[in-house]
Amino acid sequence: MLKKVLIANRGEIAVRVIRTCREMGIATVAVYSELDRDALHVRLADEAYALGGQTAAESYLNTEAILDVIERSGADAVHPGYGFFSENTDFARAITERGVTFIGPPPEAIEVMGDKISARHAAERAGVSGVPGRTDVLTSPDQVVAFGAEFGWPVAIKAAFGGGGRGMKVVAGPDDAADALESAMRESLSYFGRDECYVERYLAWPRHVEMQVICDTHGNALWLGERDCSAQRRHQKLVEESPAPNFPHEVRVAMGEASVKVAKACGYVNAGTVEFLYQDGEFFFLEMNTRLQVEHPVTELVTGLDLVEWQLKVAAGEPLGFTQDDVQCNGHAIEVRINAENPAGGAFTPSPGTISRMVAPGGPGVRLDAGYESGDTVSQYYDNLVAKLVVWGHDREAARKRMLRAIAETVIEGVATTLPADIAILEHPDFVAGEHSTNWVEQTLDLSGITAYAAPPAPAPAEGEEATPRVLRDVTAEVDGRRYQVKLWVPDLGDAVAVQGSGGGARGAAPKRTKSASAAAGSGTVAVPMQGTIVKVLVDVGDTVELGQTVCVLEAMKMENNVNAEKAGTITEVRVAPGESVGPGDVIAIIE
Ligand code: MV4
Repeated sequence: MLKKVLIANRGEIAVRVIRTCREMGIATVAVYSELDRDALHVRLADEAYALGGQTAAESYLNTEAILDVIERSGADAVHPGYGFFSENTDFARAITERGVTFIGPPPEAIEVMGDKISARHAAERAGVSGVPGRTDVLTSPDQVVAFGAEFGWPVAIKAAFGGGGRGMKVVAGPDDAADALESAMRESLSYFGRDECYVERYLAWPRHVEMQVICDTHGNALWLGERDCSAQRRHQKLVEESPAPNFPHEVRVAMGEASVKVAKACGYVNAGTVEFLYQDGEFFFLEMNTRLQVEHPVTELVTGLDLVEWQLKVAAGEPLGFTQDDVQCNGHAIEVRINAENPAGGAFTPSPGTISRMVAPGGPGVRLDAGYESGDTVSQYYDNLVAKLVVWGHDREAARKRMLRAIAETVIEGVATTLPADIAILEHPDFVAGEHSTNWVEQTLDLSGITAYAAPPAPAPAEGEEATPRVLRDVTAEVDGRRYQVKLWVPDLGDAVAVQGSGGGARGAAPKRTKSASAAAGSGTVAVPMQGTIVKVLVDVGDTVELGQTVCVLEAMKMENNVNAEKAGTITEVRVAPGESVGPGDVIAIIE
């Protein structure tokens, strides 16, 4: 068995691998950039080594730096995670040439599958068809016109070294062929450094269904069930699930067997995923991902397998401890990706920053694979995946409802997240019916109405009242001995005050604070958010207070509200006493 694994990655996947290593008694080595010095994966690993640099290129993609840490740490294996070097042939070779185990497929398999034309050739040699098309490299638009004439329009021109949909051009008819080919080749050259392109028939409403496979070094190759990843936006997956909805079992078996054939055809070892387009009851080979995927927990929940455990065992030369007949998929699992992006208006604007508060959901069938905790910072330099929320239910509707409940419990403040978009997808009738496709999010789903925080619009100011900026806050109140959770429109005092509340899931998360407010917070002014009567003052001049400590209790609208410090420090002034009336924004204490 492996003794010490270096995880050449960061974020939630590094945490994921560390967890299973720990359960198996395998020592773990984390690597980190200057920005990740205090990151969660660093905190959890047994050892951690600096790579230097800030950007991915300077750190996690710095082969020499990683090889140096292998040397210094004495790691006997490297897990690449996903992204970064996970599908880099040269990196895998550099590791294996040093007699260190690369926890993944042989470099040759990575190479075959890295080029979409050779991947397609490998699949076809295994008797698995891609979308009807030509795999010879396009050199003239005449080839595109001839193909369209034979197979019908529209057609898709694709980059041979592409991925993630980049470089793909849909051609409606012969008149568009020349411009489309020129543009596809130009984009392919600029994105991937290679301009080879090929042509296929275009599928207008396909589902993206992928099959998990795992192969050991003893000739065993198994399929572990499919994942439907059709809910995507600009080739970024948002929601994944297993089993695929409206997916006949005989198609599942045929797709599983086809995936095993493809894996065997390229001498695959370890965990991998074969991607297909599924339309009108037919499936077509798209590509093979030679790594563990972000969405692997969906398969883990329905099969009960720990895929990282089997990656480690296979890498150590162990045979798979189960047969195809042992693989049983039970129930239904759904994953939503929680990215630090603001989905307001459908824009998905990056939202890097510090997570001021994070509360994980819990309860039966709920799993949060997070790469961050409260206080951690999401950097603009790396993928903005904060966490994956994955749930299991006895059927799809139970899983969908459980996911909505878990999202509502999830609190992530300080950055905007994609959770409101995930809710919109999960609640949409098309998704409920399993009638969405890879084009559905961009062509059908209306995200224009969602905001980063699902707060309804503020009420108009009362007659004569100046329009003070107001925000909706989740507030815990006690009225006549009974506890209430209410939403209150209060003046936006930003960080200067925190009316104690439950924080909020995607529906009720506290609004993003304004810059001016954070300045107020810096001054340590503690102000009341609304008209009311002071019922308790809990501090005296000279007291030391912690961030979030209750300074006084304000009775307003027949409810008691805690007014908390948004800054740790010493109380230098107390301006109120019990029984006094105060107005919105009145300063009740100063903290230095
Ligand atoms: C296609 C297609 C329709 N017809 N090929 C996009 C990324 C790359 N993996 C292949 N992709 C597609 N290829 C033909 N002949 C539609 C897509 C596609 C897609 C595929 C899978 C998942 C999401 C997608 C989003 C848009 C388009």
